[in-house]
Formats: sequence, structure tokens, C-alpha cells
Amino acid sequence: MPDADARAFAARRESAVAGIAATAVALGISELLAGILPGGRSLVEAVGDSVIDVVPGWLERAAIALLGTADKPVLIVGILLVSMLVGAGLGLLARRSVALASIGLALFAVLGVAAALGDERSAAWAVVTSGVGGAVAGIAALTLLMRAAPAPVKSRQETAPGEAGAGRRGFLQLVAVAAAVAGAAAAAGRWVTSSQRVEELRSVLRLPTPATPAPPAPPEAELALAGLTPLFTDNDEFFRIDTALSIPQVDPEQWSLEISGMVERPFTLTYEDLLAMPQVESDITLACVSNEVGGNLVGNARWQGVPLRTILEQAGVQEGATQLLSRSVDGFTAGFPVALAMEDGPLVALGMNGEPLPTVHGFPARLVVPGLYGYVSATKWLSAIELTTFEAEAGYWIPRGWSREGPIKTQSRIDVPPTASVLKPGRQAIAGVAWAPTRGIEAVEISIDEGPWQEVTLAASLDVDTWRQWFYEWDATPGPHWISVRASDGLGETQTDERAPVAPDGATGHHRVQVRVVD
Ligand SMILES: Nc1nc2c(c(=O)[nH]1)N[C@H]1C(S)=C(S)[C@@H](COP(=O)(O)O)O[C@H]1N2
Ligand SMILES: [Mo]
Repeated sequence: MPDADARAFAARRESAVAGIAATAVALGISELLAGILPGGRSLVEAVGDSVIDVVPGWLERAAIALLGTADKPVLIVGILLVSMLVGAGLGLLARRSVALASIGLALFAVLGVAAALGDERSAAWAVVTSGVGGAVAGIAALTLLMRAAPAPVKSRQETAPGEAGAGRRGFLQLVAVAAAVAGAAAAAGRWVTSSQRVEELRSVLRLPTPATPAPPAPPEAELALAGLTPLFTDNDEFFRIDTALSIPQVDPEQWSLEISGMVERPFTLTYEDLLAMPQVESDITLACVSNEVGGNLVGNARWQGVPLRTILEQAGVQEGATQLLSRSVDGFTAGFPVALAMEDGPLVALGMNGEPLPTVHGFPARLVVPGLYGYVSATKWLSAIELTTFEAEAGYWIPRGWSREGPIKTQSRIDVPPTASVLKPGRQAIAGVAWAPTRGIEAVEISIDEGPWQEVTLAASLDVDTWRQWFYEWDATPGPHWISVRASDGLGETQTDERAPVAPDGATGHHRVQVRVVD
């Protein structure tokens, strides 16, 4: 009966699908374990390496000639396809006996484990654990899927058509869940593996000594006062702003920076090219436009890199180019006036506080532009610099309600005493930081309880592009008090007390703390 044939075929097809899904779960879970276990090794990759080892030289050369650098991905895809074929076979076997198919799946895992054990960089227990974990997950998936698979031909004739339909739907849902689990586990495992690789490469990197080092920070630029923000922000403490859900893991050996658009000579720089160019070191305070008055989205670092101008001069900026638009590997973009890019100061930064850029701060390269908020300038995981116009394209945040241009507004902050402090009467330190990158800080004043503005003592200036510490010795009297601060920049402009929200171009207003002085 042709109808029965068709149903028998459908049942076989479902078993094959179940076998493929279960094998995918096994591979996915083994990839996940390989990623998170120290000394873990992708079994799929290990099999790939073993294949390369046994393939005759002429075949390997032919593959490279034919596929170029795609030879490895093609090999991995091949291994995955073969795995899926094996999975389909195991699924068909599972119709006879799930136990036999499970043994088959376990043997398949043993193959991967054997390949990975041959790799001296991997830890045996991690390899075995990921193999066992993958096999167990795959067997569990196969058992569940075979149980959910619509009934075989004979009994199906006894079930009502509606019921059979529901069984099929349930089965397909389970297959979809298995596929999703497999995909998510594999992706997570690969992500952890690549971040470990990038971290490994980064940790052995040594940046060249800068041709133009920053002068040592004058000791008088940093006041020894508990609670006051340090002059340089530790990399671990530096604020972070990211639009990407997961931090890009960029392999510097694969990375390059493209300079294109309205330039005479478009070109591409590798990480090695950048390391070979004369390096400059400079101290620059980076601030986020979203920093509220008194907020912490600001940090100061000693950056090392190649002056943006050097790169632009090499490319030859065409007349008519008004915007320097930078792109990140994660799709983020930021743009600022070309005129600013040609000034002294902006860097394609490779180093931060004496080490290669931390991954979260843009490794291997980012832009740092003194005087501009990060959202228009400080592209991390930089991938391209394009000379263009402001009309042609707007940076990531501009259509989202932020101003096209983003110069950093002068801000000042009270760090000591923190708001809501309870203090003893008598001599008390009031201290903080103030910044107006490119303009510098000329004066800082405080006001107690809305009284007259009084000048504070400024620490020595590190650089006009960085924040400046300040302090004041206060004779505290019992009672509640308000302390306000305001700064004046190098152009003589004093911070307005008018409050403005962070959008569209940065907050304004004076930072104020409330304290209680109790005898
Ligand atoms: N690729 C990328 N670069 C980016 C961002 C981002 O989300 N993605 N945020 C920008 C913003 S808004 C700021 S304030 C700075 C923050 O840099 P940090 O995270 O190193 O402190 O990075 C800028 N560069
Ligand atoms: Mo920002």
C-alpha cells in the first residue's frame, strides 16, 4: 500500500532527524565544556588537526591552492557534515534499539577524545570530561527525541489523525529545542575559547617603547588624600560603555585597520604596521556624555599609540572631507570634525597605562580624542577610519537623540567628603577633581551653604587634556551643610549653575554634597 510506504518513509526520516539533532546536542555540549574547562580542546577541531596530519602532502597543497585561507573552515564544515551523516545513521539504528545507537554515539565521542588527547596543549581530564559530557547529553537527547517521535507505522493506523498530527508537532518542537540548545552551547563554547586565545595573545604582547614618551607626572599633581580620586585611573577601575552585548574578541593577527573614503591613497594597516610606527604617549581624560553632574563616567589614563594625524597625512585627506567617521568591528560608529583629527592629540591608541589596551577597552586598537565625549570619538575595537561628510552618514548615537558634535563640557566633582557624611567639627578636607580637556582647569571654587565662592588650592596640572585635583581646608561648624563646587576652564569660562540633562550634549550644573557636622 503506497500510503503505508509513505508513512514508513516518514518514520525513517524522523528517526534520522532525531539522530542528527542528538548528535548536534552532543557536539554543542562538548564545545561548551571544551570552552569553559581549563585545558579544554574542541573535539571537532582536534579531529580536523588529525585529518590534516594524515592527509598526504599533495592533497593538502591542492586544498590550500584551491581554498586559500578558507581551507580550515571548509575542513570543519566537512567534519560537521560527516558528523550529521553519522547522526542520521545512529537515528535509523535507534529505531531498532536506542541502546545500540547510544553505544554508537559514545564510540563517536571516543573518536573525538582520542584525537584531542594527542594534542599536548590540552588537559586529559578536560578532554575526557567534554567527551563524556557531550555523549551523555547526546544520548539523553536521542532518548527523548525517539520517545517523542510519532508512533511507528502500525500503531499509527490505530490512532486518530488529529492525535498523530499533535505527536508530529510535539516532535518537531523538541527537535527545534535540541537544535537551539546545540547552537547556543556551541556558540558559547566558541566564544569562551576565542576570548581565552585573545587574552593569551594579549598577555604576552609587549608594546614598543614610545618614541615620544609623556613626561613623568609631577609629584605635586597628585594629592595624598584618602577618598580623593587618584590622578590615573587603574584599567580595572576605568568606566566602561558598550553597545555590544558581548565584548568583541579581536585577534590582533587577523585584525586590520582600513583608511578609506575621501583620501588620495586608501590603505590598510595591520597591528604589526601600527607597532612599527613611531609611538606617542599622552595623558588624556576620557568622559562619557551620559555622565551626570557628580558622576563617575570619567577616567584618566596614560595612552600610547600612533597620532591620528600621521595616518591621515599618509592617506592624504581630500578637500571637502568634513567628518572623520570611525567604525568598530561590533558595528559601532562615531564621527567628529576632520579639522580636529588633524590637530596634535588624537591617537589611534594601542596602550593604556603601560599595557596593551584591555580587551574591554578596545583591544587591539581604539581612538582617543582629547576634548570630545566618547560617543563621537573614542571608538573601541577600531576597524575602519573613513573620511566623509556629516551629511553622508551619522555616528551610532546621533539618530538616537544625541548631538552631532560632542565637545566635553567643563565639570567638577566633590569626592571628599562624600554626600551624606557625618563629620566632626573643626578642620575637614574638601577635595575633588575638575576637568575641561584641551582647555585645562584654571580655577576651582566652592561655596558652603550658598555662601560666597571661595577659591580652592589646585594640585599641579598634569596636562590640559586631563583632570586636575583640588582641595580646600574647611573649618567645619556643627549643623547641616551644603557644599557646592564650580570650575573655570583655561579660556576663563565658569561652569553654569543651570541644570541641563545629559541628553543631547552633556549635563550642566554644579555638583553639591550634603553633610552633617556633629559634635
Ligand atoms: N565599539 C564601541 N566603541 C565605543 C563605545 C561602544 O559602545 N562601542 N562606546 C563609546 C562611548 S559612549 C564611550 S563614553 C567610550 C567609553 O570608553 P571606555 O568603555 O573604554 O571607558 O567608548 C566609546 N567607544
Ligand atoms: Mo559615552
